[in-house]
Amino acid sequence: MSSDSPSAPNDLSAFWMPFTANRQFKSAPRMLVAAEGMHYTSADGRQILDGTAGLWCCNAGHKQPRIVEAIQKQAEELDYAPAFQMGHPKAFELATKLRDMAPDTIEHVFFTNSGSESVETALKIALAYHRARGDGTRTRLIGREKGYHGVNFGGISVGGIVSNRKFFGTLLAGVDHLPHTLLPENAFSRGLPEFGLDLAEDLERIIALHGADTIAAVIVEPVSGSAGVILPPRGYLQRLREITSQHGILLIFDEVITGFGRLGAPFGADYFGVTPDLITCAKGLTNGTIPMGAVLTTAAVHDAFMQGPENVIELFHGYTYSGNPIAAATGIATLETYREDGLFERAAELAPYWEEGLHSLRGLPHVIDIRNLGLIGAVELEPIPGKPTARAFQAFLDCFEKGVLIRTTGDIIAMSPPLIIEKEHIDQLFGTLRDVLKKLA
Ligand code: PXG
Ligand code: PLP
Repeated sequence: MSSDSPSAPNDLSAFWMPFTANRQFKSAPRMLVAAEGMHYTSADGRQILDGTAGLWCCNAGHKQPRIVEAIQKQAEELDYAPAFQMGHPKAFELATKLRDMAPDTIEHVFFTNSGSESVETALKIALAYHRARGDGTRTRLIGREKGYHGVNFGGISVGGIVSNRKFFGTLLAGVDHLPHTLLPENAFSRGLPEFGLDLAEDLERIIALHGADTIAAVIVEPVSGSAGVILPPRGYLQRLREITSQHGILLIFDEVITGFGRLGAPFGADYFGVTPDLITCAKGLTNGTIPMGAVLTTAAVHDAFMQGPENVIELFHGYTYSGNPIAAATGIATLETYREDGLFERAAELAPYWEEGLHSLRGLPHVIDIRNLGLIGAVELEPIPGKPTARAFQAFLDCFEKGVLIRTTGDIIAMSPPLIIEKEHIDQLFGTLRDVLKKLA
């Protein structure tokens, strides 16, 4: 069955929706049919303030004219070109722009189509890097509890969210996990929490258990997004860098959310002043508009591969759409928009106002924690006994009804607006949430 009107499909059954309670959704659908700037338009014609930048990805806001134009022009000029043993100019141009935006130590860019693929690619590069250097016993990967690294097998193996793992068999062998850093004593911290630096020392315990010469890489999100905004204690990421460097272990920052200005700096690595060996990114790379991800590496990682005969493929890895022309053109226009409109600086300037507004929700019914950094905010609610997730989901529904889009994971409300947000929007977002929380059962 099909329908002439895309805003009112009459058959929702064929599309098996991702990370969605399909039957619940289809019995009361929430459809978005258009978007511009800070707002979505719902199927019933209402303006919905985007408090989440889509899914943490539309950092430059919606229907950005430069991005729209770049997509249109590129579709006319070169729609697709083979990615293996062939090139096209825009992929090289975007890689250079991305290198220039990334921390100084980053020199090379491998293109993927999503954050999940960026993670698989980074893990494979880490394993092959050690092997290329004659260090092939380094096969173990270390992730972290509550970590989210996408949904493919490598990512869910190093990831630490139980429902994303337990249904899917035995996962990758040889993976261990650091403890997460969500501590009750840090509740209502503003910005980075004070307690928990010692949790980084668990890496020393894991190294002592397995032997450093069996460990290839540690992967962490500088700030965990999906699990409900979990911040690193002060000094924690620096300590992970010290320990990994001491033991010849690669450090991967998964910056799918923290990349492209979310913290008020180009990358989390810049914000924290910690330089990983690899960075994974996606989402904001193309403003969420065309799927694309990337893995950024240091010269040392890349150069370890550039050793054998020149006619031999150095890395047996790649995707049909790695560096796709339309995605690359979109990425170029997106990075130019960030730079020319000063959006990362804007995020940094707005962060204190954001923090103030968010923490003004303290004391409202059921609120047990509030966390923030850059333009990320989370409000954690006490779950309804026996009905986890129900309370936060009701808040989400009520906010949507009142014209504001928030996101929930468990009983945590997460917010991450486009970086073009104005103070009036911040007031509207938290004002609406305040009204909703006051009345929530
Ligand atoms: N790593 C991190 C740190 C992420 O946040 C991925 C990898 C996977 O990216 P793709 O493009 O394969 O989805 C992500 C994605 C949420 C939410 O509700 C978060 C993500 C995706 C969708 C929803 O918090 N993060
Ligand atoms: N499966 C089959 C049968 C393929 O031929 C290919 C690519 O050629 C893939 C999977 C991988 O697809 P992609 O390169 O889009 O990740």
